[in-house]
Amino acid sequence: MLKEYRIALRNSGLINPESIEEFISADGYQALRKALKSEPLGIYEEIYDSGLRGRGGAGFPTGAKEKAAAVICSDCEKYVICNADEGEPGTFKDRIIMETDPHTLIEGMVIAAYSVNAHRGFVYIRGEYKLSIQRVQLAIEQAYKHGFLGKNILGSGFDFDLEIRRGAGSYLCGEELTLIESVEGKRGYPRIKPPYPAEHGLWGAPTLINNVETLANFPSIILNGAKWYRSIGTENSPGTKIFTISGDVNKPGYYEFPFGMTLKELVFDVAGGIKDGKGFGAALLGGAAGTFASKKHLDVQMGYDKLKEVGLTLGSGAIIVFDDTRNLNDTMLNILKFFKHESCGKCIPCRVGTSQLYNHLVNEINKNHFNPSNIYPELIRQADIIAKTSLCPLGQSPILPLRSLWQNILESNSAKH
Ligand code: L3W
Repeated sequence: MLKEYRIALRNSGLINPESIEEFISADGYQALRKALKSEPLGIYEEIYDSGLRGRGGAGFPTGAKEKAAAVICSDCEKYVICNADEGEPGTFKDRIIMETDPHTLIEGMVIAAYSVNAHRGFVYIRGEYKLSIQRVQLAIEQAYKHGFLGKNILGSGFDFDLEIRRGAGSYLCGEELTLIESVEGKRGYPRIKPPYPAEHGLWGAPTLINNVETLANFPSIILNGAKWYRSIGTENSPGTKIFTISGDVNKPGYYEFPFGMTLKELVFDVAGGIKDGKGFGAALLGGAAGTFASKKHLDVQMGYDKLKEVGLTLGSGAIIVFDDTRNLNDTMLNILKFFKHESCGKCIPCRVGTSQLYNHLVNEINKNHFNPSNIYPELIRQADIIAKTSLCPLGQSPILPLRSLWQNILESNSAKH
């Protein structure tokens, strides 16, 4: 069995998540102490040099985003938000961090806030994540009592207040600008982007918004340095990634490994291979807004750029595995139903388009002789238009699973002939 390398999950299962004392005795808040003795510039440069990339799905360089929020103005109102609205199907890594080590997240957030000079922050947690909400709330209260949050943190003169906002069941509120609208108390509709949140975010102020796993990497990077972080993983995808593996595998679960592992290693060595002695059919990488990997991708390295080179996405790190008896057209139907349901309705291409995609596929599947060639090229044509004309990432998503599944169907057909 390959050995995990844990950074974001370094304390998970090793300490009592409800005890700040146990967190402190595991070097907790040492990175914050170190950060507060440095200049903010040194912090975002360290994060930039580490090569850390956004773990919510986009993989944008975290340090570049921090710098944008830091330099836009010096003494203006700014905010830091943690995107903990984890709604991507097959993804449950942020929940594990919040449930098992909430102080690492809080420590990462205070460091991020200090680096951009923000004095107020929010953790926006998916409403269904009751235990996460409870544990993060308790950790916030403990951090205030111990002087890691509030006024004059650890005597540094830096102030930072943090509170929780709960999501209310909308997938779209995980989209950063929709999330910001929701924190403002408005309906969860997306905004046009740019301007990016780092320029014009919460209540119009520069806002640094990062995923839970991204922020959970901050303390270790600050403690051990960018060079150390770069020594793990691959050149373009440094560090580790939490993969959540589910579906037809013997050992589903969450696993943190350096980037560069192959899909085969993750599915067969880590997750124990395919259940019931069946063969590998496909793996959906990155959830509903992700791409179908086929057998020919088993040796591809799991990293942002290596996957992109073969037309796949890493997304949130979800890996949903299907054995070779599964009907992936039914899976595709579920995915399209999901997008149709979660479309917020603000822009017409997405509202009408996601319904049409679902209706077309369901009608075709209900015919006596389903022939993928009769429907996928047309669905892809429509999904491409929806992607190009929609306001936000939801409308841009259906094309990804559709195109990759169709590619897999074509390849398996040509292998048969
Ligand atoms: C400043 C520039 N900012 C790009 C920003 C831009 C972009 C973001 C990606 O999240 C995405 C996110 C969600 N100056 C910029 C710039 N940007 N050029 O950077 O940052 P990254 O990679 O840190 O984001 P991410 O955490 O990987 C992914 C969208 O996908 N999304 C995410 C859902 C995430 C959760 C979760 O974290 N729990 O549910 C869903 O749609 O909006 O764009 O977006 O703003 N020159």
